[in-house]
Amino acid sequence: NYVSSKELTIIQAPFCGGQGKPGVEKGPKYMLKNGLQSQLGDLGWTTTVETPLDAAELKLMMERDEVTDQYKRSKRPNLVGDNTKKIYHAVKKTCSEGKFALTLGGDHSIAIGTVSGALAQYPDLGLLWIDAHADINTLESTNSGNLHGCPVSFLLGLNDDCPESLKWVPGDLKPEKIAYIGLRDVDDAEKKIIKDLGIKAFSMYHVDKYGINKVIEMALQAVHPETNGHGPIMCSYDVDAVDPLFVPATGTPVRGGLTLREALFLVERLAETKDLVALDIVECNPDLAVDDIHVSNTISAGCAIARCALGETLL
Ligand code: HAR
Ligand code: MN
Ligand code: MN
Ligand code: MN
Repeated sequence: NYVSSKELTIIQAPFCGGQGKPGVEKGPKYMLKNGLQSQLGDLGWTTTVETPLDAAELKLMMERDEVTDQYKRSKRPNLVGDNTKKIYHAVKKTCSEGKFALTLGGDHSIAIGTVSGALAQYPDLGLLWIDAHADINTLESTNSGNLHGCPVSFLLGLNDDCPESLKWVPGDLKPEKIAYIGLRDVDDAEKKIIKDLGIKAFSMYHVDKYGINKVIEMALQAVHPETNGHGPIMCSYDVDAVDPLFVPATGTPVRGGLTLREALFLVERLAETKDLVALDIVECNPDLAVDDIHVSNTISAGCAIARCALGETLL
């Protein structure tokens, strides 16, 4: 039990600069409006909400210069570097106080900050990256230039040559401390990186082959092999891991994903371990919904992921 106090900080990370579709910055507001804070209160958590990013400032910066904020193939590296650094400090502080860090995105580039922050407190941290995508492109390999497709490469320190604003990233996560679950849309360059570094990756093929329970057991074993799967765990949960039937309002939906039950079981199982210290919920984009049902399905799935990770059970 790394988090013994049942105290939790919700860190709002309304950031959209890691990709090109506006609306993903609305994720935190929508999840909170859905009642997330009181739902977590009902589960026994004392919660405080922190907002390390300035929304107005962010809007200005977004409007600024897509043209000048570029580095190699990447778009807005300075914006991403400055904002993830703020998120890093918020998560690091929360973890250092022995509290659970729940970060609401925003796009997945924010995980550069969240994972680095948790890792600063828990050097032995195991990272479960739940996603349709591997998000491990480097500044060299990215085709889209969108930095939400690159956070893992920064966490691993694969971008030695990067702009000043991203140099704060410690990049000291060891490849053997990550496991992916849910992959089904991985670029060729990413496949090579995963293979070369020997990163444990459970795609949807493995979920179908072994079942989600076995996959989680294998993932926990993989990141904490010496202690029989136990040790501090962070879960960075991209809601596009879930099938778009259940989570339609997200920037890069890929069919053939986790069922809603698989998606929730995964975090229910993590809650059961008592080893979870931090969780990100990212890539909810209400503006991409075609109707209100799409919005409520997506937001309620995001909130359910948080509740299940924090101890909600069916019985
Ligand atoms: N691999 C692609 C890229 O790098 C798409 C990945 C981004 N989509 C996400 N991330 N939602 O999980 O651009
Ligand atoms: Mn992602
Ligand atoms: Mn994704
Ligand atoms: Mn399935």
